[in-house]
Amino acid sequence: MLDKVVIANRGEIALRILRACRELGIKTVAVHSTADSHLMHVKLADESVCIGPPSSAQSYLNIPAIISAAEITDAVAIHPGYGFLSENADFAERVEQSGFIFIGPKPENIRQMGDKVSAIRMMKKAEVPCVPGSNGTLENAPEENLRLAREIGYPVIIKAAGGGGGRGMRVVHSEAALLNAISLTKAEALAAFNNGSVYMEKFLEHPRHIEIQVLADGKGNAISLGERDCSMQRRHQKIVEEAPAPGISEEQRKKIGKRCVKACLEMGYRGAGTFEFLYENGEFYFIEMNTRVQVEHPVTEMITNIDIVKEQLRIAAGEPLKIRQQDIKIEGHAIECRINAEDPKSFVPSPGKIQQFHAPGGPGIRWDSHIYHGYDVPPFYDSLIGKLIAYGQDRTIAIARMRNALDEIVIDGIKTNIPLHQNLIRDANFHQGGTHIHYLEQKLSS
Ligand code: MV4
Repeated sequence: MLDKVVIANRGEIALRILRACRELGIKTVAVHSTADSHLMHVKLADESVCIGPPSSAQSYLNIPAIISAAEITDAVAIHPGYGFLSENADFAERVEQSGFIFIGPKPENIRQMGDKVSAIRMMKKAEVPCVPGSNGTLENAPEENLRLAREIGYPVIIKAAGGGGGRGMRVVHSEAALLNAISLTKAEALAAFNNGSVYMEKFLEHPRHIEIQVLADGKGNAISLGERDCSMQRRHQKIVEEAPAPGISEEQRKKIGKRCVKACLEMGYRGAGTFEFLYENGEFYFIEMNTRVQVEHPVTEMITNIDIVKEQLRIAAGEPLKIRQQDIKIEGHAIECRINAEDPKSFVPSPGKIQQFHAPGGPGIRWDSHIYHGYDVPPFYDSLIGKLIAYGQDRTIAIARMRNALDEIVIDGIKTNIPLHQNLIRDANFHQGGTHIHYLEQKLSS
């Protein structure tokens, strides 16, 4: 097993990684900004190193500082968590060149999946279903682009190859708007991602966002851990996630899971990964792959009984995957509510000192959070302060447990989005299950 791991992240995921390391007997190094010396995982870590001032650019994104911290503490590996440097291929490369293990995929695979055009090309080769669209980058050929869009059928969407997660895209509703939209998206993409490549897809109007979790060891073994439904979102920020996705049959799960596993094997993928799909009219359409552990990984852990972060650590240590596909049993239902320090109506961040904290509990309740009584939420980072996960034998029980837990939890001193969750967990359409990606924004604006 790994001897000592640098946790190159903060907040709840840093604590989640620390807990996994502890279970496996791995020593931990917390690296943190000057604003984060009171973080829970910094107190708990075997060692800690301050790597810079509050701004992320000078701390959690500071590659030389993080690698130096690994050097001076004699660590063997670096876990990037999610966000920050987790999908930065250059970082992964420099970690490896410095003689450390990057806890994640090969830099080459991060780079391939970071370029959405090359990701889609790879998926098509692996027979993963994709959205009807251009075969690769759009050329500067107006007539051909017009013909292509007509063939696909309006509305279409123009996306930047270097984009993803909702950045660098433009919906086009008519032929009259197409060429200008391509030019504008190209110009923006060049400025934002230093890559002016764009591609075209059929625009799906009311899809769900369903993603497949995979684990692979880079040695010829890969498994699928089923799907998550992440459709409940606002401005590309997920609010509620659940697993399994309502209405997805065992047969569909098996079929799409097999294709994702095939893609992993063809690219020699290593570590945890997520295949993002749009789901509409009973069909899956690949859009992007995330090459990191995700915020919402706990709902998959609850229904599969697999510790994804521990598996990441074992894979990074060079162990072959011990879990076989036939061992994966989807059991019960799990829902996650992301608890943010923000105004529940305006969504404006609400940093500050937590004056009162009471944790929720009871059967099937999991609380993944770094907060404690007296903790001061800094204003410099993402507003996620905890993830409340409810598990039950079925979706109805998971919802009931989540409703109780949301009513039990007390966080005073700062505003949180708990009132929004209390409303959503009682929403009739949520109870029905299977709402589309625009549902929450529509509900909030009505
Ligand atoms: C789409 C789409 C509809 N049709 N692609 C937004 C984030 C990025 N991951 C891809 N996104 C979308 N791509 C086609 N062909 C609609 C979205 C989209 C979306 C996707 C997932 C979750 C939330 C979303 C919110 C708005 C738009």
